[in-house]
Amino acid sequence: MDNKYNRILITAALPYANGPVHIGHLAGCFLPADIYARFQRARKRDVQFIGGSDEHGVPITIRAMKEGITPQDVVDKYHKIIKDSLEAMGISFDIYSRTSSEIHRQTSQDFFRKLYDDGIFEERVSEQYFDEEKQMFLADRYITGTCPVCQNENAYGDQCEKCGSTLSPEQLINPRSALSNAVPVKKATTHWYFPLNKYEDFLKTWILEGKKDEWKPNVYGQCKSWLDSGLQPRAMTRDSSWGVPVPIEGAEGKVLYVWFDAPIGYISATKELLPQAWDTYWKQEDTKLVHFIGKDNIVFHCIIFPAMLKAHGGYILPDNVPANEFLNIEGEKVSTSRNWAVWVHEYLQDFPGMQDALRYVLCTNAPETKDNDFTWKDFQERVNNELVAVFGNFINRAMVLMHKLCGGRVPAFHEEAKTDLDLQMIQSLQTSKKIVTDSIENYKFRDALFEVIDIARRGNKYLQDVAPWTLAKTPELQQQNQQLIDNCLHIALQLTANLAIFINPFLPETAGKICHMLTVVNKILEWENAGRMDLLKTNYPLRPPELLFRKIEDAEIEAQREKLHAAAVKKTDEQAPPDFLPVKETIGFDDFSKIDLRAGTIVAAEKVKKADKLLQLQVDLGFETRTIVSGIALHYTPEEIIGQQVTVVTNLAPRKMKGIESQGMILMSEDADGKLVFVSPRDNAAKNGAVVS
Ligand code: B3M
Ligand code: ZN
Repeated sequence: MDNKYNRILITAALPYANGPVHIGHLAGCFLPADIYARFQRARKRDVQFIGGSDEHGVPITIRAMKEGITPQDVVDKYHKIIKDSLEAMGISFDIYSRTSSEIHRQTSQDFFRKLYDDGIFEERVSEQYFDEEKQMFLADRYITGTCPVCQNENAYGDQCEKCGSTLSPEQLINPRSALSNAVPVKKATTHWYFPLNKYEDFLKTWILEGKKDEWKPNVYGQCKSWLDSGLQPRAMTRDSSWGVPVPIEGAEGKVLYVWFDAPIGYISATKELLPQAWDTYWKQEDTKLVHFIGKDNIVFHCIIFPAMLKAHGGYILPDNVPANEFLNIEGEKVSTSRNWAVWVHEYLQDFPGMQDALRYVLCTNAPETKDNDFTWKDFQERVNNELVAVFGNFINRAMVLMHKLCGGRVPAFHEEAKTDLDLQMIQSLQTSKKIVTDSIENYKFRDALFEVIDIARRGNKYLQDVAPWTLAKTPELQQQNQQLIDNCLHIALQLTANLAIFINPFLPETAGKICHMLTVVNKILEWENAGRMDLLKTNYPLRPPELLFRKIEDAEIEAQREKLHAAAVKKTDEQAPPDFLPVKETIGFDDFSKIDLRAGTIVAAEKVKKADKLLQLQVDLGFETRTIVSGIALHYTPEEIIGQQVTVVTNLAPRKMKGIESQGMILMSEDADGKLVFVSPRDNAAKNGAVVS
């Protein structure tokens, strides 16, 4: 930690209490935040790790409507599930609070009130949809109607879930209120806007000049593009009955915008945790504030919330916002509406006591710099080949050999018998300590964990090289070699104690188990002890080894895959695409005549390397032969189509695909089974080069 800081305030994004948490949430923010918090505590830093549920906003009210219960029922239910899941996963919050609490209402209202009193907000009147039957304004999501793109009758005012189009309520055909089915009307409403535009200069200096080399490129890049395109005032209030009431007169029926109150939730939770000292953490410049979030939350944590804090005055700003990208599941984006997710509470049920295995896989595969994929096969391989076969195996061997060859006690280290191998092993631990420390400080948790596993890998090699079992092949040999054997196992056991320290931020439960085997107290896990070779006293009796991890069987991951697909299938059926796409917008004859269509014959075809879908074609157009790259390789072999006449778009701008310039496009259609078929002149009878019109 830089010298300028004396304490660290760590936050992890507040998940919406409208559903359980999935492993994407863990990989995105909870796990990295927890690793960082545990590491900093081990370094004896003054740390507070803050979390909680985000219990306001439209997702909660929608869920309440769907389930026919109140929003409070929804958040009560999911807050508990989320809190229990995170606790079971070992996420070591100092507090896990919730934004429906009284202290949060007070804190966020005070915050709003201060900005209001200081004249920061702009008051604006705008027209919004209103449900006269329910006497309330409708958020876009509460308006349903027919999608203008695919004719789905149940599209939302912000999106059609069938065809995926982004919509605005005005585009819906036959708009209806989702609450009453009444036809909504436009009505004027007043809201308070935060003038983000006025904070552009401040943000540019702070981020573009100050954070360029400190923040992760994905985070910095997103901020830069927001700032480059210019900031607009943003409404900080909404017409709704669920949320924190706007604390000013004339604002009845209005609540704070969820993204106004949610980040203030970090402050309320700190207040709840430390009623006396909370402001030391939020207001003293020597506090390092770090927000762990997923990439969809970057603008709120890097632009909007800092601008709010700045406008309020008196608060510190985040030192860093190490946002992660997304974790996909088995090659597809996580979708809660499609139920394409691995839910944490279900994992815990299916793999009891195996939270460290999941923590391990999610950290080694964390989407730190780009979107990553979680697959059950990869989960199995990492657990079996790395945790079991490398890390667990080393510790088990050290313990078993010590019991066998050294009488169940820590053998002495005999300086006079020290070898180069011993020395190398001891020294490499120092290098590892530096790598792990620097990596975690720089939010590179994957690199750090890789290095920890590498210590065990080198430990295995060391045991293999010294081979104490060979040195003890016969009782006479063992007697002769006892000093070498002692030294080897002394080092292996000190390494084991070190591994407990190194693995502790990542796999805390495993660290505890190692301490138990070594009969040492958890205090040994302090980071300053890492690298020491005197952690275990000579002659100290140790417990029998216990296995740290177990293998994952094929049947288990098969079952998980089936479960994932079975749960998702139903939704896919409901959202199957329509049989026919709607006809596109009408165009004039002039537009059509710009397209130059000709008859041509495929005279040569071959597969494009490293692209399973593409064929490279030579098409004879009569006046010339062109190279065209076409995505038909899954439907036709090259041999099948030589001699086939096709319709060619000849004036399409050339395009490079896999390094080959495609000089046109051939027209294809689909048969009833979805196989591509050629759109070609009948009987291959046209003259190549003739216009198709
Ligand atoms: N609840 C969005 C999300 O869960 C939002 C985060 C709030 S952090 C202050 O992704
Ligand atoms: Zn649609």
